[in-house]
Amino acid sequence: MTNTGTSPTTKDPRQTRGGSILQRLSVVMAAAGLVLATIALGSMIVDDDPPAPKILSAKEAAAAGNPTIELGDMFIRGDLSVTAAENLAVINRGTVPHNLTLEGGPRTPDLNHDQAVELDLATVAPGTYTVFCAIEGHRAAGMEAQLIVGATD
Ligand SMILES: [Cu+2]
Repeated sequence: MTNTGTSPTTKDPRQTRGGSILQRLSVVMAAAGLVLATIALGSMIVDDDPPAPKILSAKEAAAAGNPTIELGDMFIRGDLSVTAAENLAVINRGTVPHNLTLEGGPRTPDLNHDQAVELDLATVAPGTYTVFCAIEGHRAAGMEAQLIVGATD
């Protein structure tokens, strides 16, 4: 008389626990997948650097007639007052690789002896920048200078 057929409350607690573990596992795996996807997306965004400038010979860079900064073992010298309209030729006269890095701004790739690049200053806001060679130990050894980027007029 009181038989109501299949009762919704008759669950096997073991099955419930097993299902719960599987559910948790799938949630953990979904979360891990999300983390991996986020990392992949993040690295894609970080990799969105502008293309590396073309490497020139020292002779080619000098022939262009732009202001020039020379890197050496272990110094930075040359035209340290330029305007943002100009391209800056950066030439490595040293015997070991060097680069020119603007603090808070662009940097050249590492240049071998007698290699050069044109650094486009168009995206650099006027101001005084500390420039240095970012290769380990070079800045401390003397490869640091002040570069004044003047407003274009
Ligand atoms: Cu250096």
